[in-house]
Amino acid sequence: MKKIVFFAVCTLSSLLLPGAENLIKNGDFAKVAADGKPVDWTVWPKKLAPGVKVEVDKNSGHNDDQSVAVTNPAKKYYTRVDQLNIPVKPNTKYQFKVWIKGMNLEHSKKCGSARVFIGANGSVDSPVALTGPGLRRAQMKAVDPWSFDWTEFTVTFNSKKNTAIGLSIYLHFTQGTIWVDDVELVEVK
Ligand SMILES: [Ca+2]
Repeated sequence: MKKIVFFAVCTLSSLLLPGAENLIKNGDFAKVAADGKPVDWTVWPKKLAPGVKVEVDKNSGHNDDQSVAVTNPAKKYYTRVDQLNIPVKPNTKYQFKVWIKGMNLEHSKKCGSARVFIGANGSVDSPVALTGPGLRRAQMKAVDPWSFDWTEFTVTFNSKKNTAIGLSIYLHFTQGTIWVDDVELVEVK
């Protein structure tokens, strides 16, 4: 039995490259700017409509007390928190992970719900990979108003010709709040 356990641990750990670092800056949202926004992240749109919020919540985190919360007060809003121009090696396999919690999500007909978009050329113009609760609504048995506890979303992708990728975590034509924490992008074998 001991041998089997040992083998399983070795197999799992061999997927991660030794010393592989998390390429996401402030992925645990420990750093907060004076205006309450997370350091190293860009909020879109630049000027938020009244009631739309993107700010670090100091009372709710996945592995700690702090995450970023994105709130849309009505279904007509589309709000993002982005990290662009993340340098990657071309033709290399990466694993992306994020933890997301949702509260009272209500979706419009044209919604993408709560999602993560990983884009080519350091931007978010064309997709390299997608993940997030919006892609798992059926599997997660979502019924509006939809709430769910901290859930891990992960996707593995090849960077292809890209030397940088862009990351957008967003609430798309959906009302409610998501909390996002422990964002991680690491090279894998
Ligand atoms: Ca955190």
